[in-house]
Amino acid sequence: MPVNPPLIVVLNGPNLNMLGVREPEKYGTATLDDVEALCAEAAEEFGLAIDFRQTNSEGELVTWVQECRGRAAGIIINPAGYTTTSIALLDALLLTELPVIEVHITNIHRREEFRHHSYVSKAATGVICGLGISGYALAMRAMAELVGEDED
Ligand code: DHK
Repeated sequence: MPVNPPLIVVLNGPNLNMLGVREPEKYGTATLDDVEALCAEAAEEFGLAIDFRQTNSEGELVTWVQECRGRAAGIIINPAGYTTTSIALLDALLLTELPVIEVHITNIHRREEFRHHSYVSKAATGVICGLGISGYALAMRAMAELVGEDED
């Protein structure tokens, strides 16, 4: 276990606080607390520290992304509804100059056409979608490789 584990900030956008009750046939029955526990478990396995957050506000999300610059080693983000609309979020991710992994619980490409285009993907090192909340743990594994904490 490294003395100072690299910090991975895990950000969740609007309506993800409603996981568990929100359209469970699409998003599953796990809650956001379950997602946080999954991320914490994966982070421990890969020698990473996490800061896990959710907001319904675009401005707050942009501010949190900006604050990652110089503070975090990488960002895992489910931008939810801001995926398809937010150039401000894209610009914030680009200015961090950090590895970014974009996660979607559902396969956005099998859903309505308006969900297919992601501004965030233009700043993403990689994208995981359609694998349910396991996508977050897979993102943590990939992030460990990206920040060089995978060897054990
Ligand atoms: C979550 C949302 O809230 C939607 O706006 C996206 C994404 C899909 C998800 O699959 O996690 O379109």
